[in-house]
Amino acid sequence: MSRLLSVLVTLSLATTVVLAADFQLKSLDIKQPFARATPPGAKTTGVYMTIENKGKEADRLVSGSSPTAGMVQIHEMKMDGGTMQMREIDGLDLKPGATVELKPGGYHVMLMDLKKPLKEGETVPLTLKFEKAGSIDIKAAVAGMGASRMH
Ligand SMILES: [Cu+2]
Repeated sequence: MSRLLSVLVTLSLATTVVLAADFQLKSLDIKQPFARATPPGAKTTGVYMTIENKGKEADRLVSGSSPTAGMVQIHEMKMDGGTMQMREIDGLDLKPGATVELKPGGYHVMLMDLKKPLKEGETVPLTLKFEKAGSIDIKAAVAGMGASRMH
């Protein structure tokens, strides 16, 4: 005798999976941008990504803006006298053929004066402006609070 097994197929819609996307602006590849989720009341968070300049000319990330943040700055983190210091830089050089990683503990785009908390699974709109390539609107996936990478 064969038994008929009843297979219940459940399509789970309860789990929202946001995959960080890749973006391209001319010869710049902007890969896997993600932001860290914020605890209630927090007004700042970092956005991280990898930028590859596939072109033959140097370019430079000069500024950012977001409707979700009152101010966006480009930051660098460095050890200074035994403590990690974060400071604003006026741009991030993208040499031809080079890949620059914005990551926790290093360069990042800082969203400041956040208008609402960022929750894991959402995306946050961000405009990046480059000296030569111009501007691009991207969406950064919001990862967990302590996330050091998207996947
Ligand atoms: Cu910062």
